[in-house]
Amino acid sequence: MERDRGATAATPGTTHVFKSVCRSCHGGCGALLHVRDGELIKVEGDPASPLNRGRLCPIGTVTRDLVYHPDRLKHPLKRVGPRGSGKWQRITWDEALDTIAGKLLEIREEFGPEAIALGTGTGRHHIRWVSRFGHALGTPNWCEPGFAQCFHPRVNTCLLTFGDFPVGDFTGDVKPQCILYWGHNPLNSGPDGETRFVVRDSLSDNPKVIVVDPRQTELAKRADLWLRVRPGTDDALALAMLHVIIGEGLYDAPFVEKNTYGFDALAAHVKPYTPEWAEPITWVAADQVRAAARMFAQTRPAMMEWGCALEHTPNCIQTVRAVSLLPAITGNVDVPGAWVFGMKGLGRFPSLIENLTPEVHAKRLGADRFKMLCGEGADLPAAHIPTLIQAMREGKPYPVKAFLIFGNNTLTTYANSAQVYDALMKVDFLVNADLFMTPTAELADIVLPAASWPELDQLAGLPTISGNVVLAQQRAVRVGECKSDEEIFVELARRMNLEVGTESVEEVLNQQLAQGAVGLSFREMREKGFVTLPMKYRKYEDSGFRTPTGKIELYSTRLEQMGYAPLPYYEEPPESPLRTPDVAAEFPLVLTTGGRIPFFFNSEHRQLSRLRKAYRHPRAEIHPDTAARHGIAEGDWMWIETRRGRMRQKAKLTTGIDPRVISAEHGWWFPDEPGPEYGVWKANVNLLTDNQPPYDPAMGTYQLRALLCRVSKAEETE
Ligand SMILES: Nc1nc2c(c(=O)[nH]1)N[C@H]1C(S)=C(S)[C@@H](COP(=O)(O)OP(=O)(O)OC[C@H]3O[C@@H](n4cnc5c(=O)[nH]c(N)nc54)[C@H](O)[C@@H]3O)O[C@H]1N2
Ligand SMILES: Nc1nc2c(c(=O)[nH]1)N[C@H]1C(S)=C(S)[C@@H](COP(=O)(O)OP(=O)(O)OC[C@H]3O[C@@H](n4cnc5c(=O)[nH]c(N)nc54)[C@H](O)[C@@H]3O)O[C@H]1N2
Ligand code: SF4
Ligand SMILES: [Mo]
Repeated sequence: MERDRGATAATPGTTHVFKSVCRSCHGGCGALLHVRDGELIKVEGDPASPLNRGRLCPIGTVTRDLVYHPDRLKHPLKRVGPRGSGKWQRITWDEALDTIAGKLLEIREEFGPEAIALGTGTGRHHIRWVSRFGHALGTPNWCEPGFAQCFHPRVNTCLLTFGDFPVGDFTGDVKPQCILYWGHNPLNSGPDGETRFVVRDSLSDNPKVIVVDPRQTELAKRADLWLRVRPGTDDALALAMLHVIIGEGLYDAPFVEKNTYGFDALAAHVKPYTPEWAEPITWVAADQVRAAARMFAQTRPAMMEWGCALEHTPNCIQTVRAVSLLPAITGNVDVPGAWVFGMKGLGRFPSLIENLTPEVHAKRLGADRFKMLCGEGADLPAAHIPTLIQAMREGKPYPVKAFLIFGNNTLTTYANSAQVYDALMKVDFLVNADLFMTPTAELADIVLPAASWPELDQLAGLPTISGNVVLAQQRAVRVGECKSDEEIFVELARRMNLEVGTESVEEVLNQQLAQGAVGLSFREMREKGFVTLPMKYRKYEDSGFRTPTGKIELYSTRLEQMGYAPLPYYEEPPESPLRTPDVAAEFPLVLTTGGRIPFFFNSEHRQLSRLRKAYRHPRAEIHPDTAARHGIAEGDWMWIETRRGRMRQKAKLTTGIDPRVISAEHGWWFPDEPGPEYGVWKANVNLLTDNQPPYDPAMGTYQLRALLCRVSKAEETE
C-alpha cells in the first residue's frame, strides 16, 4: 500500500483535494475531500459530477461530523460480560481477527460452512465483498435486508422480462415529457444513482408528473395526477392501467409487434381488470385510473421511476412485473428521455460464486422455495432472512452457529424485531462491524470498527447495474484503528488460509474494471474521479433483448419454466380490510411503513446533532379526522399497535393521507439514550411487522407496507 495519497498531502500545512464519491446513501454524488495534515477539513459537492453538479444533501453536507464523531468505534472490542450486558474490553486487531478466523474454522469443521452466515446492509460499498468472502469460505448463506425487499426484486424481474435492468434517462439531451413516480419518493430518497438532484432538475423541464403514493409527498403536490392508492394494491392498479392502454389501443403497436413476446396473451389476461374493478380494491377512482393510463401512454417520451414500496409485499414479483409492462407496451424502452439500458462501465464484481458446488447452492437457506432470491432466477443468489432467523433460533432446517454482520442494524431493519432479537441472543458466535455501537452490535461477541466512506478505496457504477458513470471512492484520511470492510475480509481470508479470496483490495478492483467498459486501472480512476460513458440508444435494434425469445417477454417464459405465473396477477395483502375483516374489526387502519426521511439513511445518522436538530423525533402521519376521533393532537406521542406488538411515534397530522391509513417511519433508535438498548424498543416499526408466511412465492418477500393497526394517544409518562 502507498504511504501517502497525493504528492502535496505530505507537505505540512498544504491542502490536497481528493476526488471521491459520497456513499452515505445509494445516490453517489461526486464529492471533493479537502485534506490538510491528514485531517479532512472540508467536503463539498463536485461541480463536475453529472449526478449532483456541486450539490450535497443534508446528509452529505455533514460528512465531517460523521467521520470525526466522538462516538465512532475506533478499535476492536470483545464482550466481557453476558451477551447484551454492555461490558466491553478493547483488544488488538490481531486478537480480533485471530479469534474470528479460529472460530469460523472450528464451526466450518464441525457443522459445515453453511453454519456460518453473513449479513450486510443496503447499498454499501462493500456489499458484494460480503458474498465474496462467504463464497470463498464455502457458505451460500449471506443476506441483506434489501435483497428480497428492495431493488433486487426489480432487478431480477427485469432481467427475466427485458434481459437487462432499465433506468431513467434523466441526464440525456432529450428530456422526459411525462414521469410516472410509482411507490417512490426520490426527492427524499436519493435512489440508485439518480440522485435527488437529478430528479429535482428534471422538474424544471416541466414534464407531466403522475404520482402513485398513499401520501401526498412533495412530488405528489407537484403532480398533474396523484393516485392515492391503498397500500399494498399496486398490482391491481397496474393491471387496470394495462387494461385501459390495451383496450383503448393506446399502446405502441409497431414496437409491440416487433419487440415483445406474448402481447395477445397479456391483452386477454387484463381484459377483466377494468378501472371499475380496481376502484374498490385500490381506493383510486376509475376515472383517475383512466386519466393516468392515457396521460402516460399518450405523452412521449414517458418515463417510469419506481421505488421499494412495490417490493415490500408478498406479491412483489407480480407487482413489479405488472408495473414494468407499462413502459414496455408504450415503447418507452431504450429510447431517449425514457427507460434506458446502461452502458455497463463497471464490470461484474468477482463474486467467487463459482467456488460453490451445486450441492452447496442447494443448501442455501430458502433455495428449496424461492428461486428468484436464492436460485436460478437470481442475479446474485442470497439467503432468505426469515429462514435464516429460524435456523439461528431453532436449528432448523440446520443450525446456523455464526452470524457476521457488516453494516446492518439488524434489530431495526428486519421484520419482527422481537424474534430477530431472540435469534441474535441464541446464535453461538456474533460479530458486528459498524461505524458506531448500535443496539445490534451490543449483542455481539466481537465488534469491529469499520471505516467510513472518506477512509476507503472503492468503485461505484451508477445508476446501479446500469453503470453509465463509473466513480472512484478513495481513502483520503484515517480514523483511529478503523479498517474498511474490504480490508477486513482480505485479512480474514488470509488468516484462514482460504484457497481463494486473498487478493488485495486494489487487485480485486482492477479485476472488476478489467471486465467493464471504461478500460482504466483503479489508480487511473482515482486520478480521474469519475468517467461518464457516452449513451447509445435502441441497442436492441442490433442485438435484440437478452431473453429466451430475444424479445421483451410480456409473457415470461422463464417465470413459467421456474413454476411461477408468466402473467402478472393481483393478490390482496395478507391482512387487510378486504381479506381479513375479522382482524380489521379490531385493527381498523391500514399501516404503511418506511417512507424515507431526507436527514437519515435507514437506521443511521441519529447521532449527528445537526441532522437531529432538523428532525428530532420519529413521526407517523395520520389524517386530522382520524386523530380527532382518538383525541390525538399534532405532536402527541401516539401508540401504533398491530397483532404483533406496539410502539409509539409522534403524530403528524396531514390531510395528505387517507383517513383510513397511517404511515410510520422506520429505522428509529436513540443513540442519545442509555445503552445497551438505546431506546430500540420505543419507536421501532419492525415490532409491528411480521416475518412469517405468506412470502412472495419466487422472492420470499414479506409484508412491510400494508398491515392492519390501531392507534391511541400515549401519555408522556408511559
Ligand atoms: N418496516 C420497514 N422495514 C424496513 C424498510 C421499510 O421501509 N419498512 N426498508 C427496508 C429496506 S428497503 C432496506 S434496504 C433495509 C435497510 O436496512 P439496512 O441496510 O440494514 O440499514 P441499517 O440498519 O440502517 O444499517 C446500516 C448500518 O450500517 C452501518 N454502516 C454504515 N456504513 C458502514 C460501513 O461502511 N461499514 C460498516 N461495517 N457499517 C456501516 C451504520 O452505522 C448502520 O448501523 O431496511 C428494510 N427494513
Ligand atoms: N435520505 C434517505 N435516502 C434513502 C434512504 C433513507 O432511509 N433515507 N433509504 C434508501 C433505501 S434502502 C431505499 S430502498 C430507497 C427507497 O426510496 P423510495 O423508493 O423512494 O422509498 P420510500 O420513501 O420508502 O417510499 C416511497 C413512497 O412509497 C409510498 N408508499 C408507501 N406504501 C405504498 C404502497 O403500498 N404503494 C405505493 N405505490 N406507495 C407506497 C410512501 O408513502 C413513500 O412516499 O431510498 C434509499 N435512500
Ligand atoms: S444524496 Fe446521497 S450521495 Fe448525495 S450527498 Fe446526499 S447522502 Fe451523499
Ligand atoms: Mo432499500
